[in-house]
Amino acid sequence: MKLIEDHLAIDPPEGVPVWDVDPYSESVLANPNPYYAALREQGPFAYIPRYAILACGRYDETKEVFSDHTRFVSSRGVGLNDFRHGKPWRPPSLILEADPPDHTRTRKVMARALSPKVVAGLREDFRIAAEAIVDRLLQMQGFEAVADLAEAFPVAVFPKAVGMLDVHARHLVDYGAMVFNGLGPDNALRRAAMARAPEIVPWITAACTRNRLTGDGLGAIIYEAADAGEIGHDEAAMLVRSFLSAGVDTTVTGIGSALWCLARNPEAFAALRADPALARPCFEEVLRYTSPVHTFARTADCNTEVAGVKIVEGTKIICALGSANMDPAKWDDPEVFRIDRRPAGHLAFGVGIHGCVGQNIARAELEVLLTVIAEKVAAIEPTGEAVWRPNNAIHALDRLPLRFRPN
Ligand code: OVV
Repeated sequence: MKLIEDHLAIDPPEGVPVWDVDPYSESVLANPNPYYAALREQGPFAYIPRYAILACGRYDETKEVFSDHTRFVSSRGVGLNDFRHGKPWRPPSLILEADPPDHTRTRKVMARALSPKVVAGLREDFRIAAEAIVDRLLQMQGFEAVADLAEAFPVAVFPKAVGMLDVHARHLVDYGAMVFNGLGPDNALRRAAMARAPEIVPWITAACTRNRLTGDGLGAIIYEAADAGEIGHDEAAMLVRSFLSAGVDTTVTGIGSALWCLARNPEAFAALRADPALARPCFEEVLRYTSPVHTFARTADCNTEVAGVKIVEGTKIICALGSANMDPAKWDDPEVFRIDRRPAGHLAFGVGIHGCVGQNIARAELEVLLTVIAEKVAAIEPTGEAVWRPNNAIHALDRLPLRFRPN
């Protein structure tokens, strides 16, 4: 048995094109749309010899693989490493990297902490923070929107919502980037991220303990489930870790990408100003158009078949969510940003039992922020070139120089 990146090196299945590409090269990660188009051209699946994996990027097959947690499991890791054959770089997430029945129990607790009712109680705080940040930016001649807004807002509201007593903005943002880079191969991005683990991981672990959390946040809801015997107290700490893994870098990316879309599409921003109720559909289109999490993998846990392709047990399949969200077989004019498209069925939050459990809070953060911007800002103007930051699983901006024109 030959292993590559700790997973079984499969042979190309019959009828599947062999495509010599590196989906994790920095040029693809910085500008993925040409890769996505070529991936969809290959067929339902392509075999990538460099990693001995399958890749899919058409909407239908990506959705099929993602929807079937029985055949395509998460407990073997949702990156290139197969946890059956290699040791994960950190103890696996009890929700992301788990299957039923374990997943069912932890998901229930996380869904409670992130329920619409809990999120509704956070919106007032979100608005206060959004207004303060946007008012400050309106005073400036120009600003760097990734640091000054996309990072500033989630870092102001999310740790507080969780109930964290210690906030280290840089560690929170960088831990997310580390977790997502960890889903890729052993490339320069992953190595650079992992080199920072000794500095960041102990801080994150400490921040998840009960005595570092208030009694009234999302973290407390998780620990109350432990008190009730639904989960163990050690498991509660791990679920709080999931908030910190998935709750910061993702929304930072969503905000940066929303600003990028609106700065490039002034007519969309004008429509949002005219009707701030478009904030929500606007964010859905941002999600479809930019896919903050561009790729998650699954592992075939049995011999099976999708779209007539035979898939053997142990096959890693990288699912390009960003590509499914741009598939012209599913979307009209996918490369056009339409603020009122209402792209029901986009895969940016995934689909199936692992669909983003935090999507309510992510939507609330974006809806509030975009509404405040629509109310206060007359125009969003680029003042320099947007630069993307390659990451093995996240499609995020590195820099976005902007100016807000006041009303
Ligand atoms: C990167 C990521 C996404 C979703 C969940 C988690 C991590 C987790 O650690 O649970």
